[in-house]
Amino acid sequence: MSETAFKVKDYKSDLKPIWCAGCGDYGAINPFYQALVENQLDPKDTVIVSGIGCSGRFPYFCDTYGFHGVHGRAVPTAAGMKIANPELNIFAVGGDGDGLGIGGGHLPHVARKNVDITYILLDNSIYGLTKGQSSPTSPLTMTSKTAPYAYVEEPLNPLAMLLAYGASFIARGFSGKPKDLKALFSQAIQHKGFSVVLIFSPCVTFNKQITFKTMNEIVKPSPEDWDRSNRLAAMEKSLDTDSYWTGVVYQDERPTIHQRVAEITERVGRYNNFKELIDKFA
Ligand SMILES: Cc1ncc(C[n+]2csc(CCOP(=O)(O)OP(=O)(O)O)c2C)c(N)n1
Ligand code: SF4
Ligand SMILES: [Mg+2]
Repeated sequence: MSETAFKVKDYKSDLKPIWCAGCGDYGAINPFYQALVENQLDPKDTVIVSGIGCSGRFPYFCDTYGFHGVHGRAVPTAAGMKIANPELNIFAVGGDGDGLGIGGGHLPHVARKNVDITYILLDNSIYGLTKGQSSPTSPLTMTSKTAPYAYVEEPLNPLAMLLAYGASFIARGFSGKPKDLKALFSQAIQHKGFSVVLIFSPCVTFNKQITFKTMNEIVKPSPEDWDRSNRLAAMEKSLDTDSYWTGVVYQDERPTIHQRVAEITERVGRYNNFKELIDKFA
C-alpha cells in the first residue's frame, strides 16, 4: 500500500453527523479525519472509545472500530484496550461532563501511568445531550437550566489539572480554528504516551453564553518559541483565565507504561507459566 493510501473518505462512516447545525463538534471531527490521513493510521488498527454525551457520538461518524461505552468511562476503557493490545491506535473522546464530572477520578491515573492513547476532550461547559445543565467547567455566574440565576460553583481548570496529574502531552485548541486543531491532533498522535487535546467546542443550542464569538475574542495562540518542556511555566499559563492559550502547552517525552514494563521484563525475564511465577515467590 502506498504512503498516501488512506484518504478522508476512508475514515468517514456512512452516517452523517447528527449534531445540531453549527455545533462545535463539527469543527473538531473534520480536522480529526485529516490528522488520521496525515498519520496514515490504518482504520482496521484504530479504535475510538467514547463516553456518553453529544461528543460521545464521535465514533459513529468514523469508519474505524468504535466503542460507545458508559458515561465517564471512555478514558479507562481506552487505556485497558491499549494495555491489552499495544499495537492498536486508540483514542478516547468525550465531553466535559463525561471526562471531568462523572469520569474525573480516572484521569489522574491514566495520566500518571502514561498509557499511550490520545484523549480528545470536547469542552462546551454544559451538558449538551441532556439539554443544558451546568457542568464542571461552567464558569461561575453562568446561567443554565440547573442554575437559572447564576452558577455558584468554581469551575475546574482541566489544563492545570492535567499538568498536575502528569499527563505527558497536553494541547489546547478551539473548534473555531480547525486548521490549528489538525496540527494538534497530529502531534498528539505522534506523541508516545498519554496525549490530551482539550478543545473548546461550543454548544450552540444550550450554551448561549460561551459561543464561537466570545471564544474568538479570548483565544490566543501560544508564542512560537514556547518551551513546551517547562511544566512550571505551563502551569502559570494555565492559570491565566482571561485569555485562552492554544497550542501544545506541555510535552514530556518520558517512557510509556509499556516501555517501563518492557525494561523490567528485559532485566528479570519472563515467567513461562503461572507455576514458575508462584515457585519464584513461594
Ligand atoms: C451514569 C449516568 N449518569 C448520567 C447520565 C446522563 N447523561 C448522559 S450525557 C450526560 C452529560 C453530557 O455532558 P458532556 O459530557 O459535557 O457531553 P456533551 O453532551 O456536552 O458533549 C449525562 C449527565 C448517564 N447517561 N449515565
Ligand atoms: S446540543 Fe449542543 S453539544 Fe449537542 S449537538 Fe447540539 S449544539 Fe452540539
Ligand atoms: Mg459538555
